[in-house]
Amino acid sequence: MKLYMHAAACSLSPHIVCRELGLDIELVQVDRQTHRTSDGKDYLAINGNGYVPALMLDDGKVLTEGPAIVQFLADSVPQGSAMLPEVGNLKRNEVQSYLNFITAELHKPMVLLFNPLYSSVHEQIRALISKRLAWLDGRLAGPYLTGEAFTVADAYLFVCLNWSPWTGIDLQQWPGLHGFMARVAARPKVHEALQAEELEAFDADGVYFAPQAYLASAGRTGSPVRP
Ligand SMILES: N[C@@H](CCC(=O)N[C@@H](CS)C(=O)NCC(=O)O)C(=O)O
Repeated sequence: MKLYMHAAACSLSPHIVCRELGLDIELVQVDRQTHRTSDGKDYLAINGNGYVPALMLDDGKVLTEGPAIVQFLADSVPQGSAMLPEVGNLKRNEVQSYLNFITAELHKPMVLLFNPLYSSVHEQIRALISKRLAWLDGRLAGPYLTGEAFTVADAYLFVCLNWSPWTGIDLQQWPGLHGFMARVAARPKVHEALQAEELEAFDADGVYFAPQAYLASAGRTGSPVRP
């Protein structure tokens, strides 16, 4: 399988899931400007929307949209039920509920904070996201969103919250979420994924990560780049 990705973008979520599940995956970088892939293809022919992630199966079929990709990955192997419980188990629906919450209420508004086109409403977007994060902070049912198990929703949440330093959102004000980030960052398979994407710790605590090139050019307090 091939995973089309940008370093530190939302494609890091299925990347983490693959490593947690021991799935063999080939990472293929996509150039944001030209839409050429690192293996020499036109990415627009793979995903007409131009954004990552996309998953190409060994038979050439393509699946897009991060929340659908992580569910497919978890459902494809028996050990996947640890990250996404089977049909009939309400925990599965809870995980799906969080996937939807993260994609609609966090991921999309956060992406707008990287786009200067919306700078006149960035403060309002930050306020909306903060409201959602305050709600989420009180919801952790254990070390992870739904309890003891690290699920596909946790991987996705980690990736979106990892953009906090770039988007001017200080997660320290929500100790539950900050602690969540530290726990996920400490997972060996997550660490492997961060290393494979050549991401370096953004902060002294080693909880947030950014591409080396970004840290070298903008520093740890530089202006935001698009994920
Ligand atoms: N609805 C899509 C959104 C994906 C998305 O926003 N991808 C961003 C990275 S986080 C991207 O590739 N942006 C580049 C672009 O839009 O050209 C999903 O959930 O998979």
